[in-house]
Amino acid sequence: YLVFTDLDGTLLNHQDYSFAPAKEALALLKYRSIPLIIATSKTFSEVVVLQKELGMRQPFIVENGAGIFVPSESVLAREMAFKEEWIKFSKAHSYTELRLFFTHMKRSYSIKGFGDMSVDEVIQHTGLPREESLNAMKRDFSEPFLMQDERELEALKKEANEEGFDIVKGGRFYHLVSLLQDKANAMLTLAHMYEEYYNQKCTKIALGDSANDFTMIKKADIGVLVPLYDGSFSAIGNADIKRADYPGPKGWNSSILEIFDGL
Ligand code: 2M8
Ligand code: MG
Ligand code: MG
Repeated sequence: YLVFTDLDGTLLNHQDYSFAPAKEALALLKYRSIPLIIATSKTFSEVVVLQKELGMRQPFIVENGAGIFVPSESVLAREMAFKEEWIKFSKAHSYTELRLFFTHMKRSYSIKGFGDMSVDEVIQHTGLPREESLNAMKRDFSEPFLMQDERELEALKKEANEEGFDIVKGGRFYHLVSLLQDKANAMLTLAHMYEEYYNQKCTKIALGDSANDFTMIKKADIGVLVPLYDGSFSAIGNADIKRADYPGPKGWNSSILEIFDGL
């Protein structure tokens, strides 16, 4: 088994970013040595800090699927003689390329990205402490942004698609990303690496709450949609998926316990 999980609004509380209510299920995965693979909009720096708090060191997926990081001591990296602590896989546009396109789009759309914000503005919009906001601003391959007029979204998305970019919706922000470099794609790439190593099929379990998680949830063997903090569900269409009983880490916890109860 491989468990792929979104962070904000899924393993972490929407409001205070806590994973405390998920303790029991986290312990179960650790006990059974099931890899817990973070698949998030967050940056490399943010995930490294969080993994330390979680007391784990696993491969992870950042910036909406644009990058995969594997610890150099991982079985997945056994044939790669790298000196770095983390091995990076990515086919996405660089942050510079994304910002170039974004700056161009700012002429026609009322959008504001992390790259246009001061640290204080990021703190204000995310509710993250200063240190963590600074880590959220260290972007490699995606640009979170706010949009003044949501009616412009469709036109902006169309222009982005024409240039090889895409726009996905997270919990608080829209994200400018590279076309096709989504969480599902990254999940399948990593799962494939595990399957090659173990020489057997892995059952993929994926949990998320927002639109940017849909492809991953749909392509997993067991997909779980966690409700938003107000108890409603993002509209995923009529996909064959499980729905968690509670929002955030509480729903994450009960879903994982339920799934592994019979397995
Ligand atoms: C952004 O991502 C979340 C994920 O759903 C969002 O759109 O609300 C990212 O910029 C991430 O780096 C940051 O930690 C997070 C903070 O709320 O916002
Ligand atoms: Mg989320
Ligand atoms: Mg997310």
